Amino acid sequence: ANTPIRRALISVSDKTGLTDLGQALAARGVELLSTGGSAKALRDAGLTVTDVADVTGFPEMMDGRVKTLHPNVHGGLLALRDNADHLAAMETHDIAPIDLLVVNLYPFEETVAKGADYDTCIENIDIGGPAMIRAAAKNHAFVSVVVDVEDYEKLLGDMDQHSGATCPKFRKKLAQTAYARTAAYDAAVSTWMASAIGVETPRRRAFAGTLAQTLRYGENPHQSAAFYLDGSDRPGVATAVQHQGKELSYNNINDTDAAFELVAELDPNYGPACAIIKHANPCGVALGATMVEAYKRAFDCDRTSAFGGIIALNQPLDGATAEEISKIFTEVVIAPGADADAMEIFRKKKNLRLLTTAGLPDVTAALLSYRQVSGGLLVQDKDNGHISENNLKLVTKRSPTDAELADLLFAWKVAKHVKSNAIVYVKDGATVGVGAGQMSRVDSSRIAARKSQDMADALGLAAPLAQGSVVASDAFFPFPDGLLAAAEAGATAVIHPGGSMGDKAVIKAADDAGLAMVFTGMRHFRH
Ligand code: 93A
Repeated sequence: ANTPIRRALISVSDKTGLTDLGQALAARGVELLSTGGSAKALRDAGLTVTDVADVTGFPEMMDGRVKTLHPNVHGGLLALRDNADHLAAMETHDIAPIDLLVVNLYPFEETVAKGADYDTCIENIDIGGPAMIRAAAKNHAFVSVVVDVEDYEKLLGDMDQHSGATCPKFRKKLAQTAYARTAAYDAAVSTWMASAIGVETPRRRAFAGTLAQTLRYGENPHQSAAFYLDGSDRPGVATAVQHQGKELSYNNINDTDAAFELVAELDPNYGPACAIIKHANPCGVALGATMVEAYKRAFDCDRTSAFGGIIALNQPLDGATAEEISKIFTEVVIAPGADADAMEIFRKKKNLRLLTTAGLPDVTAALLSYRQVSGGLLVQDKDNGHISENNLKLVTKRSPTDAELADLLFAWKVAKHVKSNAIVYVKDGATVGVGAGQMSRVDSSRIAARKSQDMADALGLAAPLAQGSVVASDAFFPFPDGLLAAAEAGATAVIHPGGSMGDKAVIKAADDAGLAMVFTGMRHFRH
């Protein structure tokens, strides 16, 4: 099966590297067959090309919908070269073998990403390309199939090592890549269709990804892991540019995502904001008049936990902030840009990874989130719920002051990004105590208060940081106990969804304690 490649069919939408490849193949004595645009580009480069129309005996027709769908093409790709019947069929029907297929598909994903209308997206569904790719990949015993521009060099290298042929192992790898490509392509089509036609729960769903990085290990060193991209251009850890430092680990990627998604909730038009994340939970989030102030205030929420943390900013990193961050060990900093001063300062911190993005992710975008369970995947809308002042329902005798109200809304945004049960104390636009991931809401409340006391002790302050704070709870307080724990810690105003059987008792307890309390009517569980 290792005979030199004699005939290649090239049909590519992305013409990158096309003429170089054509020239390299021609130089190796390969006859080139090609479709309209690809053939023209090859000819313009001075190459001799056979039109597929001459192979099929049909012109490309119906706006190109039918150009390669023909037995002369598919027979040439699928025929088993060691099967007498197949060879006889080729002879009878005058079908010539095709040994190499180079195809990249109509840019469907890019067309959708550009926001094209329905009909344009439909027109960009490639039919002939995937049909040929699947045929060639099936016949990898004899045929090489290349679907990625990145593989052109590898193909030529392999041919040169095998006197113009490719080795079976390489062809198998190419075939595997080819099937992953057509699977991803159809996954993109079906995912787009589900949303375009408004089917929320399609009976079948397809997923796909492209390998970005083989990770050194997973959550723990005995777990292998890899990072796959889904092709979205959402600003974030997957699309960021890394300027320095070693490769991100599995946990780094997870935490960096959590950090950036959180800080993106804080509109940069209202000023700088910083979030510090540990184990996917925030240990400090703050606003500031300057970025360095936002960072310092976030750091002061829980200096102990912030060590070795992941920092996300909602505005570009500047020199003053970089200088301040450099004082302790930090794993990753992610921001929508970094100025030259900041880059210079970080260069001395060899182990610090600096990631910059083109902007902040749109936190209101309609996206899906997935979680694997044994035997399946749980799929849901990403939690893009957000509330504004108008959505709040005042339930206590006392209304929050303007300052309390601003802090309540800030605390609510942070609580959305804290693992349940989540309790978040906030004062003057900075978290002063975070309780995360407890099985009981009262425990989260107590832990948040304890942390605020610990930090006050560390800073040598008389009162706990939570004195005069507001508190957010990601789900309702079912009983007064959690609320009273918060009041005891020094909270003066409360935000939570409400809607519990115990609302009446909780509201009475709030009134008795002189608290202002608002209901959001929306829950932010996060597990
Ligand atoms: O419309 S198609 O699905 N019908 C076909 O028969 C067909 N054959 C190849 N599109 C088809 N192709 C695609 O055309 C290839 O997958 C490639 O993306 C593109 C190359 O066209 P051109 O060489 O004219 O630029």
